[in-house]
Amino acid sequence: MTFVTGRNRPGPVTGRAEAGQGCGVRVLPRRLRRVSDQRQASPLAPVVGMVGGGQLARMTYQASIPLGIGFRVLADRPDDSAALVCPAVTVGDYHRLDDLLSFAAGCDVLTFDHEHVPGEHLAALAGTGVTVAPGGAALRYAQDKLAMRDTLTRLGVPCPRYAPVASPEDVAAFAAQVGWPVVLKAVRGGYDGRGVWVCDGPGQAAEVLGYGVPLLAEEHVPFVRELAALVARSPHRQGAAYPVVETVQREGVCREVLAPAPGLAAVLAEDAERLALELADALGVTGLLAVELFETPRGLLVNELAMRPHNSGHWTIEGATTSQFEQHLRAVLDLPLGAPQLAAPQVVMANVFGAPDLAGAGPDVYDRYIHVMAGDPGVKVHMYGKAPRPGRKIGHVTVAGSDVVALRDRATRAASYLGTGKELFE
Ligand code: AIR
Repeated sequence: MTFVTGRNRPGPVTGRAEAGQGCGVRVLPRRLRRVSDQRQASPLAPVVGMVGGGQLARMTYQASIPLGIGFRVLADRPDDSAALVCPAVTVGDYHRLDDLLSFAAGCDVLTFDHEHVPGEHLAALAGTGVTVAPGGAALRYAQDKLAMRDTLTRLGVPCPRYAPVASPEDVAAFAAQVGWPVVLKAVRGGYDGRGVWVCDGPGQAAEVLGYGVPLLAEEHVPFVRELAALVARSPHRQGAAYPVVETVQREGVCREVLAPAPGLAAVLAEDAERLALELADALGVTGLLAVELFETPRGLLVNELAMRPHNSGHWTIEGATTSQFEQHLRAVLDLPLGAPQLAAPQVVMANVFGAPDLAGAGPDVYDRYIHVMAGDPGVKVHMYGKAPRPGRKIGHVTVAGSDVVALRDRATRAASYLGTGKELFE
């Protein structure tokens, strides 16, 4: 696999990236064409269809515009984040093969803004000739945490100790080896802290077992901090690695991303990039692969995998030569990948979370723009058009510069104010 990395200094990069309404009857003015959901920039340009209409699809749609390609979304609801902005939206149910097949019929490539499309549907789509990227065989490792752990272990990739568990006895046996607390994870379907439970003892574990979902147990890793390595891989087997970032999490949910990870030893950064590129190749990923990592005194351990644009890469919109969203489109279309280099010495992204409206703050997040924008014109605001439910990711902000402490202060203040009407996270 050829690859380009974010640590390459301006000079050459390796691989192929080197080369460089109408109602009623009325006569329309001659040069105006009637528009419809089928419109597309050029009849020859490919159409990418994304299953899922969340913020990831919304930002991928934005990246499709300068590329002049077609972009369609299969959304659950007409008010999903991407459905609100993308002109070509189909409302349907990704659990239904019929809905997936009819959506795919209008697309050259099918890709995803979440990992929840059933594996048997992915296989059926591929069986009818639909190009699915990433393919079902790769996506399985982002969908099924047990399959992921087993395969990573077989590949010799360091992971937390783990075991499938189905009873209190299984959990007790595992805890006898690794000690409490034990982390229980839903084998399938979890994200953003959902489907992950840190259990201090057998009582909590029994409660989680009672939910009746397939579980695996993992040791509770005493990590120094969390990192993420984001790479892209194309069917041509070209790879590109973004600089390794630090992710700051609370209750299993990402709050901030620091790019690059401050003070990360060069050898660890190289290890993480290489690991992610090798994993993308070994798993046959097409598109983005985000590898969430624990930095521990005994080295790096892989926590989770995602095969789609990832929260740890939102900073790339302003902070890298090629955004992760553009990179994903390039990869799934088998175009040469873009340079992943940083556009500033340090970039910080902070998520905006929905909160119950507080006294003194308007009911509408838009009310808060004047304060944030007047207070810091350097803050880039991205809001997703989502209903601000407590704890829900409804936007993010990005700031670029050089002093990570100052950047974090600016980003978290802006994000907090947008979400809560106050300048500090509670
Ligand atoms: N998403 C997918 N996996 C993890 C995340 N955060 C994004 C996708 C999905 C959206 O979050 O864009 O469509 C769902 O967000 P919510 O707040 O409706 O659950």
